[in-house]
Amino acid sequence: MNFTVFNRRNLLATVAALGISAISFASFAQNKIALRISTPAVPDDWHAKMWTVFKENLEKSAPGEFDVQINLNASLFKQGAEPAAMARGNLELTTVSAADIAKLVPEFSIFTAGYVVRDPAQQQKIFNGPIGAELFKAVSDKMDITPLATAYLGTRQVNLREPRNVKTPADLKGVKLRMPGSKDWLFLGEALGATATPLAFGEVYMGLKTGTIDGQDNPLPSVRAAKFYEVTKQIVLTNHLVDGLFIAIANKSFNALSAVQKQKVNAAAQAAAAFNNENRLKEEAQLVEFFKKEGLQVTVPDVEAFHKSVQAAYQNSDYAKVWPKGLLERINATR
Ligand code: KDO
Repeated sequence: MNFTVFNRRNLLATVAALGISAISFASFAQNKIALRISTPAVPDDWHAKMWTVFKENLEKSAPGEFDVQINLNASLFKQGAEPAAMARGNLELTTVSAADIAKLVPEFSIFTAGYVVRDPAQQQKIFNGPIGAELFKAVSDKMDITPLATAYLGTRQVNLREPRNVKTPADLKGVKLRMPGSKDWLFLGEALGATATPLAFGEVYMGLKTGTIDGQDNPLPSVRAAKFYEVTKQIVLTNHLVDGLFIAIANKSFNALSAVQKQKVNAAAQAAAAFNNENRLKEEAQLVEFFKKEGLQVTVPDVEAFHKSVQAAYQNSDYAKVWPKGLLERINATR
């Protein structure tokens, strides 16, 4: 049986039975503003679930106006390819990382550096205050996307396939540490003392299982949601990056909205980020116990040694040269 014909016939019959003409049904569907979302997040992670909060919030505040399409697991666009897809008009919304922003807004690389942001509360203050306003303007000008809200991804930790005595960066020498595939991420991996190896998020589980990589770094909630704990034996609490993702919309799509619609989309993004932040913080505080129960070793290194070494790596690199004068001091002074 030809299912396409069957389903179409069924749909038209339903439409007719409801007394709606096929033409008005089609135009009704078309009149909705499509908001296509693409993210590499796995369904069980908070920054995937937050998109459902976004969708439901908009359905309540603007019933029938938007067609929110959530695509998880990088099923629509590859990890990191989202900003380019947005610029081409093929995608409306995503969560963009500091590393992806830094490709076009070099000063943003300050947020890809280890041990710069102190904690999640400071992260929110930075991005919801004057520093965020200035940098988001540069993002809008150079990338043609508007960051709407800051989602806390969690604090990144080193997660190893085989147990190892890790106290300082020297103890990670030779460890093939998977990092997401762009130069800023790789720099961070090398700064931690490891041999940074690029790989897309969706390939990490297999990489750990088969041993093509020795470890990876991610916040604890993602280690749980992506089940990396099934194929690793140790978590080293390096706390090296208080990581964030920015819920962003393509300027072309945002500018096409009415002032009221803009406000509703913005409010939905805020609600989504708040849902993510609250749940992630709560879970992050409980996960060490969970991983221990799963049989992993959770160890505490000499964080000060990592801090010093990572900071020196950035200060002696070209990164520090593109950070606007005084930005680091302003970040440090944000409390
Ligand atoms: C990752 O690939 O390690 C990373 O944590 C990088 C983030 O910027 C973000 O892309 C995230 O993956 C995905 O959303 C999957 O959780």
